[in-house]
Amino acid sequence: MAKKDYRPEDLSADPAAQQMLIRAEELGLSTAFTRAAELSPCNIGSAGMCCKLCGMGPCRLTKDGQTGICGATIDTIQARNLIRAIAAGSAAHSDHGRDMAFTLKAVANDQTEGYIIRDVAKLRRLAQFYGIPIEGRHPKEIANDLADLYIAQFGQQRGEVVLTKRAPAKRQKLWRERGVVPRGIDREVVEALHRTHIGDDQDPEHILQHAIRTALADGWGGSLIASDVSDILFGTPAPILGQANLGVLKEDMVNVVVHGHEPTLSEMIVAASQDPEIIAYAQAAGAKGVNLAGICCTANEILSRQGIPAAGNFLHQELAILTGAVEAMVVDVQCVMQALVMLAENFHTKIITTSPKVRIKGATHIEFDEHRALTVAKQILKTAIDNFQNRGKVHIPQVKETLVPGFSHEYINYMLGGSYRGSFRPLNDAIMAGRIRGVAAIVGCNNPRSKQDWLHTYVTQSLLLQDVLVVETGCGALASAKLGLMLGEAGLEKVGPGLREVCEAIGIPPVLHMGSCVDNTRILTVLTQMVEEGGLGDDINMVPAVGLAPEWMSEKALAIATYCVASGAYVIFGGASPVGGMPDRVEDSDLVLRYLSEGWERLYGGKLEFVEDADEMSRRGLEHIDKKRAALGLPAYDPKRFGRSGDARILALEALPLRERRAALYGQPSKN
Ligand code: SF4
Ligand code: MSK
Repeated sequence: MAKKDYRPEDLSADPAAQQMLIRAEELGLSTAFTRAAELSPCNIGSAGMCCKLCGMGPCRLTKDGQTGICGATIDTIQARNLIRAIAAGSAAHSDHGRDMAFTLKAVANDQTEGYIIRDVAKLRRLAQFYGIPIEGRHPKEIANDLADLYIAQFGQQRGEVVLTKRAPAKRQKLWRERGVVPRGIDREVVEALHRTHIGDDQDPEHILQHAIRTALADGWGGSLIASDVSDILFGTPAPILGQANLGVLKEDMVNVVVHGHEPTLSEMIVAASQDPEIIAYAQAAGAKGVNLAGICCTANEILSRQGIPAAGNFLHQELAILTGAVEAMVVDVQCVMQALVMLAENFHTKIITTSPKVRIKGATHIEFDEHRALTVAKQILKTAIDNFQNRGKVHIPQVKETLVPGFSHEYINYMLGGSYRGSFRPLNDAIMAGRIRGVAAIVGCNNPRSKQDWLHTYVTQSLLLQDVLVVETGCGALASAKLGLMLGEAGLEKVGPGLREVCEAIGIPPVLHMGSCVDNTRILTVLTQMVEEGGLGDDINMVPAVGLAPEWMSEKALAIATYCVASGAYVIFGGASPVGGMPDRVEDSDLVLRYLSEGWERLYGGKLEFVEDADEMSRRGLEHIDKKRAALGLPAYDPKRFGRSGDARILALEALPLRERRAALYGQPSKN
């Protein structure tokens, strides 16, 4: 097994993961953690200086002034590599959105099994926004029209993707001036591939302009469609109690772990697991029932809506199998490691692929079809239950945390203002007063090139102490969940005094779980609503906010970063840039890296930077927030100014004798 000495505490900050890494070592099994430690990345490829776009290459550029065989310069090669990654990330998110739109169409036409429209209010609100008639019409008629409108956005050839109209007006105008409003979602992805074929677009800035357009087709197109339709069909998330980490697996139940991204499958498995027929089937197999748990963004989808526990984030997928307690891992699309099948051969776990787009050699394939969704979901669960008898020794780490997920932008709006006065006013006011210094969106993946969850939770906690309200999505959200930062009072002793007052007054945790990686669009919507509320400028780039992805690894993350930059955000990624070059060895090999920061900031008011040090990430984030506060004319942040009100103070006062309590509240009583 291991060629090197690994200390589990160096590989993951999570105690459950550490236990499972020890178990893997005992069993002589490799994981992504150990493979990453043994497999060094290629320094030319990781600097973006290798091109393999045609059969004359691959061309690896390592000297000043060197070009590829076709004459391509380092910056052209880097820009092409980057846009291809952004196109792939946008395609993944957007294809997910397309599937959701087709499911909505099928539900509207009674062609599915088991689905209903759960959030009619959101359906009507969105339809009205796009000018679809709603009065006197059945929700299915409205849903049919909305589905048609959304499906049309993918193949549209001219004009503007209609969802971009949900951005602030000033931002839309800027996009038009820069010529980057996406025309159709598929069109921009295809054009990105066309432009990067040998002998096409060879001006790095021009290539990167189209990278912006492609990413916007994702963030204000495909991803937004995915979130919208998921809410309409499965309900818009609202706070709900949940649990996270491997300790959610149960020794006396059939454990089914759902992993991937699309909620169409996982929601139906949730429904099927509660069906009396399935419960009886599990009991007949000697189990108490079926215990569902999620991994990655599927976890976030069913956790936010149904409170189904999360077994963990991206790097937990192999660790769940190592418990020996998982009867089936059911996967659909994205972030599913091929290694699962090889690892599962050492246990009884069945890896079940379900998407027509994804097969893994050695896995069991049970194809999901929304037209008979409940039937397929039951078939999958019965396969898992039949496997219960094959279970051997189990080793479930007794580690889990409670959390409150489910902070959709609709709920944040409601919680700040109540049913009749839903509004972002209290949040804007708290920022304007300086009680909240600013907002940080901390998102993204795990990456075994850094210690699992550590960067993510370190940066999160640093910013919380500085009175920055944190919103999170994706695997990063699950890192905070596992650390207990998403549970109301439990996390509050770890935050600054002003932010604590706000959390106590509203009754929210200091870190708000906003969903899966397609749900980064919810963060854009929050920023848009903050702009529309007034007082924080008239565009997203003016809001004292920053985006961070400390442990990113996927191409989707690069697409997210780019659409956030195009929307005006400052985005900080952890680790080295995939187009960083080697400026110490090859002059000007960092031109593209600098353009993503200085060039994009000039054009869009947002920028993308790669920062390896955790303290430096927080420092730059805070510096940016303070710069935006100053530009708005807001008072400079003062950590001593707030923190003398709120529940914590009331509780402390209640513990005092009456006289002292009065004195603390109103000063010393007068003698008169
Ligand atoms: Fe080399 Fe140019 Fe072909 Fe890239 S496109 S592999 S740089 S010859
Ligand atoms: S699953 S893209 S590892 S967040 Fe969305 Fe997690 Fe990143 Fe996949």
